[in-house]
Amino acid sequence: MQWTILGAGAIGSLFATHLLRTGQDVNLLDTRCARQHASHPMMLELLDGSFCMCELPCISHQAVSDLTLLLVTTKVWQVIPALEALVGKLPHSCPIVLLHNGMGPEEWLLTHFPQNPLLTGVTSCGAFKKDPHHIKHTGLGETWLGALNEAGTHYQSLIPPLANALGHAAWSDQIRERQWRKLVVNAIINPLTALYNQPNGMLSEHQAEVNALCEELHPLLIAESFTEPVTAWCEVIFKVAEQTAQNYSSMQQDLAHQRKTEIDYITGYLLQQAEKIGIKLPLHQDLYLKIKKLESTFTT
Ligand code: KPL
Repeated sequence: MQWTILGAGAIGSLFATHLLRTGQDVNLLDTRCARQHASHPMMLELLDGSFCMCELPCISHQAVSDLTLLLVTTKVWQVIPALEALVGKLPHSCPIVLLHNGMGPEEWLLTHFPQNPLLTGVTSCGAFKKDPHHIKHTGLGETWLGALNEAGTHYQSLIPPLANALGHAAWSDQIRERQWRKLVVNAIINPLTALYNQPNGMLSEHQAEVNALCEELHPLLIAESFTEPVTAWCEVIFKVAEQTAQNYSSMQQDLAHQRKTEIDYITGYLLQQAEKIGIKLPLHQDLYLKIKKLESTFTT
C-alpha cells in the first residue's frame, strides 16, 4: 500500500513524515507546497525533542491513475476544488480518506466518487509547521477513521500502520458522531480565540460566553440524537481548552496570517443544519458574521 497525501499543511506533513519514518511508502501529490518538500527534505521534530529528516517524493497529477490510497489533509474549503481535478482520473479502486476540520465535503464526495471506497476521520494530534521544511509534533492525540460508504468499511487495515506511526489510531463505526463532537468543540473554541486573538486557554476567562453558546446549540444536538446535558458539552469544551491552553487555534492562526478560515464548514455547517429544522442560533450567527467580516478584509 502506497500512501499519497494531498495537502502538506501541518496535519498532512505530520502524517506523511510519521508514516515514512515507520517504514510506509509515502508520497505527496503535486501542489505548490508538495514541490517545496520534494526539492528539500522535511524535518520532523518529535515530541521528545529529537529530529528526523524525511525525503518525501512528490508525484505529478499524471500519475493519479496509479494511486492506491489518497489521504486528503487540505484545509476543509480546499477539499472539493482539489478533488474536482481528480474526478474521472482516480481509479475506482483507490480509497479516499478525508481528514479535516468541520463538516460538509462528505456529501459532495459521495456523489462525485460513488464507486471509490470512501472514509473520513478526525484527529486531535497537535502539529505546528514552523517553516515549509520543519514540522513539529506538539501533542499526542487520537485519530479515528470510519467509513462513508460500504466499500470504505473494508479498509480497517489502515489502522495498524497509522497507530504505529502516530501512537494512536482506531476504527469507529460512529464516525459521524465523532465528527459532530469535534465540530462543536471547533465551533466554540475557534471563533472565540480568533476574535479575542488569544490562545485556547483564554476560554476559562469567558465561561459565561461559552455556556451561552453551548446552551444555544443544545436543541440542535438533541435533534442530532445526542443525549448529554448542556453541562457535559461545556465541560468538554473547557477540558480541550485547558489541555491545549498554550496553543493558538487553527482559526486564530488563519486570521493572524490573513488566510481564509474554515468558518463556513464549522459554524456555517451548524447554521445550515439548524435552519433545515427551524432552529435559530443567533449567537453562533453573530460569531460567523464577525469572522466573515474580518476574513473579507483580506480575501476579496
Ligand atoms: O482543533 C482545534 C483547532 O485549533 O482547530 C482545537 C481543538 C481547537 C485545538 O486548537
